[in-house]
Amino acid sequence: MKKVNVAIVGATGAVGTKILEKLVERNFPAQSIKLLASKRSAGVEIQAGGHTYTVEETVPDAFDGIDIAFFSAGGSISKMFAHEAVSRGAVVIDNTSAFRMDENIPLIVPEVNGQLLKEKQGIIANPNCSTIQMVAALKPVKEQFGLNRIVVSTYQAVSGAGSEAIDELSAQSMQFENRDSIEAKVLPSASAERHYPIAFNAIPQIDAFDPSGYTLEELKMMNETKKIFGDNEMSVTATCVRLPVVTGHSESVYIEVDKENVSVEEIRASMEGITGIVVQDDPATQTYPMPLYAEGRDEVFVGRIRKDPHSPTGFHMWIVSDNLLKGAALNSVQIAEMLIEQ
Ligand code: NAP
Ligand code: 3JM
Repeated sequence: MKKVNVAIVGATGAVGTKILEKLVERNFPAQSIKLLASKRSAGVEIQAGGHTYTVEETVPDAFDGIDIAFFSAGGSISKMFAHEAVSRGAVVIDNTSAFRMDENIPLIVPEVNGQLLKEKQGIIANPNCSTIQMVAALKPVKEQFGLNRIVVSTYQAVSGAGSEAIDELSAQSMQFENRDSIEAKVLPSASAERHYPIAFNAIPQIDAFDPSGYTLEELKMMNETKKIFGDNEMSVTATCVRLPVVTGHSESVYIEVDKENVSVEEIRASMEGITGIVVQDDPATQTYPMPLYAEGRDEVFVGRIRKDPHSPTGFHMWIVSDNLLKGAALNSVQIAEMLIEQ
């Protein structure tokens, strides 16, 4: 297999660290791996797979000779450097929301719409973490029974907001324990005017508010899901909530399928045995997915599948996955693997 030169922009962050781990774990055919971050981290050493890598500052010249560049340093950095990397010959796999809704840029979850990658060059967008796990789980349901409506509420982990948010939850937990005053500076989002404690709390705001009353995270889920499923008519609506969980996003998902008289057993069977999905669904043994047990795992876990007694086509389910893995780093590396195969 052809070996490629790789760069990771945002390599010191929560997502970038996992991208490097996944490249090593999956024996990705890398000729070289360059770790890039801000000037602040230049010179920092990171160990992985028996190698010591030295972080470099993200500057245009850093992309010379790079075949695949993973970006996870925020939308503004992607906007600043992604086209630059492409002009120097790299394919960019972008983890931010910067280009996801651009109609010329494919938004990819390999097992759902990987066919769109064919001969694709330039920028490829990796969807939002909450979108990825939901569409991955619902793909087989859509394929077998049709899907026209999704109403989702999320229960999202702090690691989705970066390493500063993980540190904030940990610091606030200690402050609470010590009966000190709780300091909130990061969540719901660093740029927000007001900050609220996340420890022992639930914050119904992820990212900024849109004039419609939805948050940007909710709009990402709604728009990205339609784009990935290639169905603009699908009705998708979301409520996104941050919880004091370190890693693993959970989602309560209500769906309406096209076909009538589908049973819970048929919905369950459509997902069972699909690579990347694990059905954990047995009330008799209290078996259902939970974020604590999804952390570090590559799969999307599905349980609590049950019928809406008031709708002939409605079902509820509970979908959980590691937001830094399938939700970000793993999906990006799978996109890169698919590109190389092609
Ligand atoms: P994080 O832990 O806060 O890490 C941010 C990374 O960006 C760090 O490596 C940081 O480097 C780097 N960075 C900051 N300013 C930079 C600059 N001026 N030039 C170059 N690098 C810079 O955040 P994270 O959770 O890893 O998330 C990073 C981004 O990935 C997010 O902003 C988001 O757009 C995207 N993301 C996507 C998903 C998804 O759903 N697919 C999930 C989470 C995040 P320093 O160490 O030098 O500051
Ligand atoms: C997840 O640009 C930024 O400040 C990053 C905001 C952000 C995003 C985003 O919009 O790219 C933080 C966490 C995401 C995401 O995956 O959508």
